Amino acid sequence: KEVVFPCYRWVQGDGIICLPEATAWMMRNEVQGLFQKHGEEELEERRTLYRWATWKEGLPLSVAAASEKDLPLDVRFHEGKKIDFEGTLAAGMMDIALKRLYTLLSSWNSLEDFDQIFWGSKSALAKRVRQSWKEDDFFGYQFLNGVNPTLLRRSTSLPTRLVIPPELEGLQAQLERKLQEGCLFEADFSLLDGIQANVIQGERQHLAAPLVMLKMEPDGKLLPMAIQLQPPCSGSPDPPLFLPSDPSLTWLLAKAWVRNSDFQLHELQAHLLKTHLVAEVFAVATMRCLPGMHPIFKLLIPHLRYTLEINTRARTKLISDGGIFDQVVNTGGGGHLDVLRKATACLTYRSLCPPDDLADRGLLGIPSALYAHDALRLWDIISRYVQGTVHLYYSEDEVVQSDPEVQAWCQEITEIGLCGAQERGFPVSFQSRAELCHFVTMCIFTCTAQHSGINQGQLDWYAWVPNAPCTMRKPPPTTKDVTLEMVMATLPNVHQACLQMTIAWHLGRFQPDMVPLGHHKEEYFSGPGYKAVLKRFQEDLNTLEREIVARNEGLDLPYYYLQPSRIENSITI
Ligand code: OYP
Repeated sequence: KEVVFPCYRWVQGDGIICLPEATAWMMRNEVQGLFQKHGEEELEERRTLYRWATWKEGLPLSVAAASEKDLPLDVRFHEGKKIDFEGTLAAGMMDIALKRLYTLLSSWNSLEDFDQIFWGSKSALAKRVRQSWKEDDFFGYQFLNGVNPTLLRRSTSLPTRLVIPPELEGLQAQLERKLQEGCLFEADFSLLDGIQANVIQGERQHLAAPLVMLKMEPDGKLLPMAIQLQPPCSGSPDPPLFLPSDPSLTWLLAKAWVRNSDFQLHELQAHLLKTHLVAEVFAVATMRCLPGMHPIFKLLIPHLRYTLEINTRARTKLISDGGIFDQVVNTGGGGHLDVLRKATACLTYRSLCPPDDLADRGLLGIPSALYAHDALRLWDIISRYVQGTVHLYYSEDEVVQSDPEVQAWCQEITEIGLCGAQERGFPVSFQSRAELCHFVTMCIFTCTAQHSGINQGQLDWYAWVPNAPCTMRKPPPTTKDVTLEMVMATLPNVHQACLQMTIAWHLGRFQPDMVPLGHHKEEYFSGPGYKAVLKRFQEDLNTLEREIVARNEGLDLPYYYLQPSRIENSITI
């Protein structure tokens, strides 16, 4: 196909795409500098359409838009998506009203009472969670393959915050033995320490910052050994250690506190920051720095669809003043922004790349770590696709070094969008094709596989509210005397629980207009080279799909969040 020029408008949707062929980009210094001039003009315009804004100090920058209505039409939701998004939320609000009416006259004083609102749309796995949520192996399993598989680490020493009282020397010996054997794991929620809890309708909510120690059994099961709900604090008595041998309600409440803390770090750090907000930085930098004919623009653009609008909506309705976090989450009311700030300050490049992240967390080579396994396979598949494409346009490292556009793009992401993230390993330039490929692989992995892995589980793991309470209405227990009244007074009330179910459903459900990874209809590249690379990508994804389906058939609990047919091509929800 011949070079398309000067039709340079990028028209999104329904497969109508008019971009100059990327080969034009390769010869842009020739043809009397015409292509170059065209690219510069395009960027000049785009930089006025897509501007950076600081929504809150200490967070990655976002696109300048007070509401989704301010966004350029090119990146807005299409009508069908908008109707579905707003319609499902409205239907969810109706459900909440009905549930509240339904529970108005009945009692709310036992855990089974959560059944009264456990109706409406829910998944098979959600029902399984309702059955099994109290079991220790089910609790442990979630750190490996649940909605938040990003926190667990293999211990390399006993954590310093873990204070073991003298009467528990047996536990100390057990922990040390597991450490020696390499089977000791930890989930540390210290990031939540010092965060101010929300006040909801005049009632103070409460937060903890737990540490969980776990052991891995030979069959791959992860079992909790001890829970410390707060770090030690000088001047106060040492925090108690809760144990599986404690009275069952005491142990259950300790685990519920961990699940509430996991909810916070999952939604704010793993989900919002490390997928939505970094993807927005990639999107804005891509629009500002790469002309439509640039091969990296063409490679990335399908993975940035709808992200600016969903994030803008999150800033106006979800994490805004009076938004859903303020209404029903114990980090709401400003604490959630502090969690985001702290998480931004320790965001590393390595933590966004599974081969590095899983190695750093000691999670390689564990057969029961299904997220880890599937994430690595996807990383390899995406990496091969990126390399195949990049090598079509960059014949050697020198071509990367002398591409001012891609270098400016890199710098804009790290220094501007991520507010100086070079201190945390993000590149400010690319010296080689390999460095460029690694970075672009990270971008695509984050916008597709990682978001799906982190997002879809909400449907299954957050519908049964006691398994992941969105707020806690009483302080964490400081003794082992725990009653059912205390547990019920701590867990979310009916309204909070209903809203959690609705939002979890809204975000985690199958999206009607979803485009699976690697299956966008738009053809941004023409020419046989790219077509072959794309075909190979789709074949690799199909192979992985079959492997995962076959594996899941033999499992008691299937893990399907990274099944390629379920992975969305971009962050759209
Ligand atoms: C955006 O109109 C999103 O009320 C969800 O955000 C919900 C709204 C807006 C509200 C829309 C409205 C999607 C993207 C994101 C993200 C990551 C954090 C998700 C946190 C979900 C928390 C669930 C809270 C349950 C109580």
